[in-house]
Amino acid sequence: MAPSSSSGAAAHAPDQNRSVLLVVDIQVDFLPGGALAVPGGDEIVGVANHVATRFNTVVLTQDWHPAGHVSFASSHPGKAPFETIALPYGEQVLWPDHCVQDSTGARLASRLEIPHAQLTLRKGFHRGIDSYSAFFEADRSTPTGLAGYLRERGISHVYLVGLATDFCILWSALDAVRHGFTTHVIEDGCRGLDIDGSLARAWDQMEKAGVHRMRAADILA
Ligand code: VGL
Ligand code: ZN
Repeated sequence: MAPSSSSGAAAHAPDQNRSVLLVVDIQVDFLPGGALAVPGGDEIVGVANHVATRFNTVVLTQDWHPAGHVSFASSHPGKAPFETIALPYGEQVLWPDHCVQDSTGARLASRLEIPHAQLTLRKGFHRGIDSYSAFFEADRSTPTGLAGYLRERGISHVYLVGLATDFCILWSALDAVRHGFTTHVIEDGCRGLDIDGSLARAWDQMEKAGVHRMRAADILA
């Protein structure tokens, strides 16, 4: 291959000193057979493992709810999963019970193999507040501390892979932009739940916010 033909890929090569790979919620409950399975969720585990080899700084997130969490339909008599309710902080989609603290379903996928990951950030542990984003809980004001952690380490560029594109990836990417990070979503390293068109809306919102959409090959090339 002529050297000049690789310039497109090189444009995305992460600057090792300033970049983090955020590996979002690749957990047993979000894989096929899990309590809140994301279609094709198992297809991205290998992509995440491979992409992670190109980053010195990797942070994993883990959805980590107490039993009886406000986002569980089972906590609201008469409500079914995927219905929505109004909560003090806004509209909440109700989910099947998932990623209950210390349960098998909350474990990181067994095929996830990123030994050099430096931090596992748990989120969604306040019973009355959901937390799709790795940066802020769903009240939009309770920080997880991740922005400070990254800033103190000189990180300015955030790359995302994981589950689900239209919930935790979406909210994390928008918050990364809001914090001033240059933000890339690796589209073939993500899969969505796609509830009533939520996946197309998510990409639309991310593109409008200035999130860069890229493919794993752009990094691996
Ligand atoms: C997620 C729904 C509920 C996610 C977490 O990881 O995208 N989605 N909890
Ligand atoms: Zn959750």
